[in-house]
Amino acid sequence: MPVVLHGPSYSTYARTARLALEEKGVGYDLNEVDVLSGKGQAPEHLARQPWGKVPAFEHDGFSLFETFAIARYVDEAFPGPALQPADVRARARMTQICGIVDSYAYGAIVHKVFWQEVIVPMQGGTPDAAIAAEGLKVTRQVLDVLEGLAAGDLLCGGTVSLADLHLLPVVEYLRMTKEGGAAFAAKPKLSAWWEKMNARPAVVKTRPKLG
Ligand SMILES: N[C@@H](CCC(=O)N[C@@H](CS)C(=O)NCC(=O)O)C(=O)O
Repeated sequence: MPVVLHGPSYSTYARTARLALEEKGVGYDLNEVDVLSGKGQAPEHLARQPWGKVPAFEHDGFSLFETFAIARYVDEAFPGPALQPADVRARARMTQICGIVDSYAYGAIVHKVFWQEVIVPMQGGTPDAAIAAEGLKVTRQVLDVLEGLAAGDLLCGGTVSLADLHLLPVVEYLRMTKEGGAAFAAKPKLSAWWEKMNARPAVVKTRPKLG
């Protein structure tokens, strides 16, 4: 059975899993479950992901959900360049950065700053400035912390790691916002990281088309 990833191309978490597949050179079928139109709650998707979220993953009869678990599995089950540093401390840093994305960055950036500034107007609505400001406050703290943790123009030094792949889709959306984009551009290490990552074929290939 081929590798299947269930998730729409606009999803940041599905994109992280796809980036891991692309960086490893693994072929896969993409099943674009449109969670925004409620398809995540369809019985066949709830059987893959009990919360109706994306992505969900299948390989040879093995099913998995939760993006960090999928990305680690992809790295460890397939040949290709290692996406986790061999050094124990660099690997711990990688896991820490992925945790920061999950616990603090994603909610503030995607659900608050990006949603209010880009998606709400796209859908003909009026952004809620208070929600955007709340998100921006957390975003600024996230950027300060990540700028401090980044090893250089790759987050964990050396080669591309799961930390780079976890953060990138969220930053792509942050950069589409005015104040969030400006706050990001003010971070020299993160800006150099973006320039480097943005040129990678996997990143170009998985770029979402909005609107
Ligand atoms: N903890 C999950 C989070 C996945 C997640 O939040 N995915 C978003 C899309 S980026 C989603 O499915 N949202 C739809 C919903 O919450 O109904 C993971 O790591 O995979």
